[in-house]
Amino acid sequence: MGNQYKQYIDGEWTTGESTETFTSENPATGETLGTFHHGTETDVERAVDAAEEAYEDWRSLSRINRAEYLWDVYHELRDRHEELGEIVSMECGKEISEGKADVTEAWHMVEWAAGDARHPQGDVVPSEVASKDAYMRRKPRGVVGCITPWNFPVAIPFWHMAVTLVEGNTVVWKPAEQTPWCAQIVAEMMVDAGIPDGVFNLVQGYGDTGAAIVDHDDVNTVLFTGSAEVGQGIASEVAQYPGKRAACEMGGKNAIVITEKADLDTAVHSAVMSSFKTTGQRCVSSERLIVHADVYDEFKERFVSLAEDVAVGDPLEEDTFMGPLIEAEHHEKVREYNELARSEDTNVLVDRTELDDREIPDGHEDGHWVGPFVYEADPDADLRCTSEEVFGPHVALLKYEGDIERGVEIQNDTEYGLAGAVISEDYRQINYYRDHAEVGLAYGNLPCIGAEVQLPFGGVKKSGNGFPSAREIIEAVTDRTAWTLNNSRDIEMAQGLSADITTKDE
Ligand code: UN1
Repeated sequence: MGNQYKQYIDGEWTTGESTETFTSENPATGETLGTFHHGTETDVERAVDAAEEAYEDWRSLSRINRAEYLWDVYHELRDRHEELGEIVSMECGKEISEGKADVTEAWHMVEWAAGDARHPQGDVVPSEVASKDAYMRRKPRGVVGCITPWNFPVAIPFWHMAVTLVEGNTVVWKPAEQTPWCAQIVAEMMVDAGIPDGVFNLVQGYGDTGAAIVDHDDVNTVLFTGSAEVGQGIASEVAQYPGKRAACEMGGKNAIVITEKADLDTAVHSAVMSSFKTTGQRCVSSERLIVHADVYDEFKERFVSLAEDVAVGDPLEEDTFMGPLIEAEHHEKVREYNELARSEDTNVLVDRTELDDREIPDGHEDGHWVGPFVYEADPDADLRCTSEEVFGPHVALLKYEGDIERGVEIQNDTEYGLAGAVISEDYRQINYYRDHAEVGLAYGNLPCIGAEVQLPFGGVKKSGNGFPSAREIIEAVTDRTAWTLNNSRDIEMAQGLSADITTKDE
């Protein structure tokens, strides 16, 4: 049945105002992992008040002192790696090495943020006037609302929170309702690290809890990672308030371009990893494979054969390649998109929508199981299945003829622009792709998944307006300020502007 857990507001574990609870379920078994309190508007109010109250003292610490708390969190993440990796795997269904990698990615981000605290922050800028010192300095923005997804339930919260805290902001965090147990452990780590009361607050719940954070007058910065639909709603809500800012990182309809010069081992390996790892539930997963006609048949044969064979199963087993989908509602959505692809006149090559009973591990009959779905489609046809993000192991093969320009034209024929890859042995083709693919994250001769924390992370077009990673997130959670200091007793203006004050008598 799992334990009953509280929220963490203003330095105390509390049920909050609500008597309403929700449960977290293991997507591989249906087992209940824990019961959580559904945060209300009043709970959010209390958390924001506490964060507001704690802000002055927190921002008054040195950046290096603030980072010291984060170093303690770093050690917590390392010490509890195995335990938390397993909880990630149990709660969101990712294969165990992915569960552990999620925790590793989290400590990488903490390491980056806390390490950066001893590096220069801001710029020394020249002044036209010799007696003036000019600087670009950064100031924290205050209370930052963090709304994070279930698919990286430990890593992404730290993308949001590590730099945010080191920069002197305080945090109200609403994790995904599918992974509240992972959030509970992260909160325990923050508490064990001694982060002062009110600096970090955890409210659990659904979209209404997140909306209360976004709408709160004292939250002037919102960081969001999740679906395009929710992110667009947040961005337009925030745009109504002058001075409020939202950095939203959203989905994709990511593609891999496989040219006639591709090494096919690299192409097949990259495509299988990108389309099926994490059961296609990464915002960077590929759902379109754009393959040159000269290599199409061979690629298709090899890709289809692996798509038929990849191991779906118990995420806690190391030889599993794909775990289950996250929940019943999402399972239904993936089934519908597979059905839609059939009805849109495509040519279905692999359909493992309903798995053979023998593939489902014993005791896992209630899991949300699905295997790869692969189809061929015409790149010029206007289809929903090749345009809309499915967030599952649902992938189209799109054949192209001609040069790399044509491959990239198909790649760019989408509203989204998150991640993409090119597979080619020809550096000219790779460079053309690098310069013309409309994506924020681009890979050459690699899968289109697998970003590292020290790189920017985020997309263009409908995929987002924010880069919730390392250096780039500093832009979202601080304000740049220009600071000019006069070292003389005389006032001398820039641009040759006279500083003389003339009076009536003169
Ligand atoms: C996501 O897909 O939602 O690049 C985030 C990657 C990971 C992060 C993905 N490091 O695949």
